[in-house]
Order: sequence, then structure tokens, then C-alpha cells
Amino acid sequence: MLAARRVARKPRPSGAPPVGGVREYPYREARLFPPLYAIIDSTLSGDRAIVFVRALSGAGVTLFQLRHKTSTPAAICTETVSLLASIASPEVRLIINDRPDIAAITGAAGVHVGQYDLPVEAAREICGPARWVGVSTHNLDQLREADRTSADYIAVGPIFPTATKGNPDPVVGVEFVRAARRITRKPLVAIGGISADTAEQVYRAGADSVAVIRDLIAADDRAARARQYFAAAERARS
Ligand code: TZP
Ligand code: MG
Repeated sequence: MLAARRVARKPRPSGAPPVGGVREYPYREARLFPPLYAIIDSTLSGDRAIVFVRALSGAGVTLFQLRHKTSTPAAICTETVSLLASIASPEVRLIINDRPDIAAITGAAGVHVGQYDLPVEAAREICGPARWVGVSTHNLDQLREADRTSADYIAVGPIFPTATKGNPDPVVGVEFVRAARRITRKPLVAIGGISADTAEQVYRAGADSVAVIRDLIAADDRAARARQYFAAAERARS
């Protein structure tokens, strides 16, 4: 049996997205977009990934991404199914990197595509209106283009140097978040080299969320580290 569960979420506040049309983002404006987006990469798999998700979701993290760049589709599928089966809370979303087909077939909450993956609207066709489709951008032209799509959020980065991504795009810096914030009303997710110490300035620049790999995986107490991000988001928003 492949699908661990199907996406059964409340409709978005604004209803189904008109593809490519003007959309409202009341959940962002109401600060409902999760401030921390935890990415599970290939250093975590199987039980380690389940333990990681359990620790962070216990601390209130509700947005995760599975990003296994070197795994086969079959292995990603299996990993997704077991991760979904281990997630008890209906509030927790698991997004699949690169593969809208795997997101749809497993009942995951959405897909994250990059500039060389399927375009947003193709991913949307596969994933449907209820799942999230997120897209990575690395310059303002890409950001403007992403803003015209049905993407549910736009990722920007790398904000700081990162050793996690092979062959990363040039560092864009915190100022890029500020510029992006002036251009789009979509939820903005900043990524790349972000730590609990630097997150506050990124939120202050206009990011709704920060996506983090290394700083969470490396933490001795991951739940405590997650709470540092929540505190930073609170400080930035108060
Ligand atoms: N995209 C831009 S930077 C990056 C990705 C996937 C890696 C982020 O990892 P880290 O360890 O939080 O810098
Ligand atoms: Mg990709």
C-alpha cells in the first residue's frame, strides 16, 4: 500500500488558487505561515529522519521538507511514506523536494521546485490546488517571475554562505530579502546558512520563514534550537 494518507486540509482562506492569477495571502498576513521550515537532507534518513521530525514537531515545528538529492525515486517514495506514517499531527506538513509526482502519489503536503525542475504550473497540475507548491529563486527576475505563478511561497537565497548545497548560487544577502519583500505578497522563505543567531535579522528584513538544514541537524537539543527560531521570529515581529 503506497499512500500513507491523503491530504485532507481545510480549504485555503482564499479558496483554490487561480493559476497565474492575483491571489490573496491572508494566512501570511495573519502570520500563519510557519516561521521555521526544517529540511531533512540525506544525512538523515529512516529512523534518524523520524526522530528528527518527532523532536521538532514536538517543539511546534509544522513545516518540513524531504530533500534527498542522491536517492532514487523509489527510495524517496519509501522514505516519504514512512515519514508520513510517523507524523501524528494533522498540522504538520511534509513537502517533497523536486518531485511533484512523489508528493502527489504519497499524499504529502506539497512540493518544492527549483529553477531547473518542473515549472510551478506543471507541478501544480500534478499536485492540485490543495497541496503547496514552493519555488526557489536566486535573483529579482526569478522572484518577479515566481510572483506571477500560483506558487504558495517563494524561497530566496542563499542568504549566507552555505556548505550544505553543492554548487550553490551566489550569496544574495539579507538585503535581498528586503528587496523581495517589496515585490511580492507571497510568503517569503529565506534559505542558506541561516542559524538561530542570524534568523532575527532575516525575519526583520521581511522573511515569513527561514528554511534550515545544518543548524538544526547539528544542534544537540533540536527542540530547544527550534524554540530559539520561534523566539527570534517573535522578537522581529513585536
Ligand atoms: N538552497 C539554497 S541554500 C540551501 C538550499 C537547499 C542549503 C541550505 O542549508 P543550510 O545548511 O541551512 O545552509
Ligand atoms: Mg530542485
